[in-house]
Amino acid sequence: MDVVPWPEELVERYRRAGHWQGRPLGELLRERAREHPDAPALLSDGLSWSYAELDERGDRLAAGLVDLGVRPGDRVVVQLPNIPEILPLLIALFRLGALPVLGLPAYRASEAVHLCRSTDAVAYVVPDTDPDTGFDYRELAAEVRAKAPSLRHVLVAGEPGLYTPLREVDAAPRPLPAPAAGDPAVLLVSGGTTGLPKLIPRTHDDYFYNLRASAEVCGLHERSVYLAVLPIGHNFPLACPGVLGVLHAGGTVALCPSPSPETAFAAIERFRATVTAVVPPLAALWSQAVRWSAADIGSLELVQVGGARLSPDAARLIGPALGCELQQVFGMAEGLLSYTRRGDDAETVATTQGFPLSPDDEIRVVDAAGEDVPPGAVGNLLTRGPYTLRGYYRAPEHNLRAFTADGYYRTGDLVRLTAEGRLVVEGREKDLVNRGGDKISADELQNHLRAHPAVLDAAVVPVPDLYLGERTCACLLLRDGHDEAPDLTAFLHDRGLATYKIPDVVRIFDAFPLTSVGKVDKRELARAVTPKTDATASELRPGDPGAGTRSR
Ligand code: OOB
Repeated sequence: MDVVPWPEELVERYRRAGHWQGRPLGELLRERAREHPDAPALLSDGLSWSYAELDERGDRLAAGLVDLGVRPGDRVVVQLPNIPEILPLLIALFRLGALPVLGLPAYRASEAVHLCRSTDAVAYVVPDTDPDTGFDYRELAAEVRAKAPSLRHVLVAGEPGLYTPLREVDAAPRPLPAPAAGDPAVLLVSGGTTGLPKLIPRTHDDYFYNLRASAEVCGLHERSVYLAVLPIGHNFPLACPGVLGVLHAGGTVALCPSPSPETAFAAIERFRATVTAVVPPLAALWSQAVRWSAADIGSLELVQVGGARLSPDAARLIGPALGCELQQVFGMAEGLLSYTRRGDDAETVATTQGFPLSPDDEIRVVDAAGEDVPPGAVGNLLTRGPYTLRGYYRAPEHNLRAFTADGYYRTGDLVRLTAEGRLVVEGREKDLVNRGGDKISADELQNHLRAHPAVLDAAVVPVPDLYLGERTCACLLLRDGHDEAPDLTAFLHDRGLATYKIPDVVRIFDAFPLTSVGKVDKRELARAVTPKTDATASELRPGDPGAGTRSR
């Protein structure tokens, strides 16, 4: 089975509660476009589209895609940066019932081929080049196409090279059968812990609820201007409440081409942005940079920070520095969202990740045996609810481990609940590195590292980093005859791995520390590679007494 449904009694409950309204996502703009056709829907450098215009572009593109042969239920891998074209494309795919598979601009052949192959995608949509680095996505597409036989089309936003220009996928709007609201609308990529990332089916009903309830919690309205800084392919800027949430509220999406403080502050000033979402390192950078900026960012009312741990000290600086309210967001592409609420006192916002979004989010905090921990104690977070997946896409084996028998998703996060029921994230059990919000699966990276001829075995662990929170450390055992760290950057690059996954630190070991059952002891390894304040990591070896400054 591709997609695991919710049990019937929960379907009934979510409908009765009004969470699921039976509306497909393609209806998002319809009403506003009809009643306020001239209201601004999208702003970007030198460009402004009204609701009527965005609505029509969605319809024309949907008709054009149907003419190309894209059918309801087909998968289309979308790997676009924050450019205007991404919005009509998503709307068109929602309307015709084809599923966008959302990749990040940083992905390279390894990730993009996996997305196309694991979904049997019929089309792959890319920009022409990255204006900052010159990276040519059409060359990437050539490689992907050669390795993904299901692809029938490569569509390019911009100069198409050998491929089809996205702007020519265009036809007179015509009525299309609406997809069922219980069908998947989009496939999101999991930050996941397995060798290759799993895909998360989000249905029209569940994702509509996700963005609608999020827009409400954030107080979005028709005059809200949401600045998209993080890549829109990520759940946070897409629907929490993100660009889709602000369109639902009748507000305006503004696109920011780069998260750098200069560019972002200029965009806030120019578009009079009222709300945006960033990861903790960006929030910290902006809080510093604002002191030297002449830009007027006074329109900003709310900055959402999420994706990785935000320290209370860093949190306390953000609101005063940027002159707006801070909201902490703990979320996951799999579903569950937890938000501090507008008007919460500053200490609550600095020290908790707030309440789950929905009254029907079910939360359990359990020990290793799966038993509920005493109130207030730290444990593994399990959750199910009206917008949390019941199973990964085409992954029956993995689903047996990732979910309890009664359908709770095992998040892999360690949390506690305050007396009021707020969530506080204390760490995680899952085997990944959270590099300032970018998730790197240890398993995936280890598999690449083990393919290097000099590498006998590899174990990937996080090392603390002042700016990113964590960086990636590759611990290696070398084969006989090799005694120096190999050049992994070129090697991993050649394997088509996204640059952010390339290890920041490499350490060579004679042996890995093992647990009592003979597995690599990652906790011990992480401790061993964590520099003491008066020593460098390279001087440490596993087993050094007090080698770590933190334990997880
Ligand atoms: C967001 O989604 P993903 O799927 O990239 O990553 C989810 C994981 C969580 O399981 C948790 O381990 C970590 O990222 N995380 C946080 C956090 N927010 C996410 N850890 C500590 N504090 C936080 N505030 O990252 C995501 C999706 C939607 C909204 C916001 C973030």
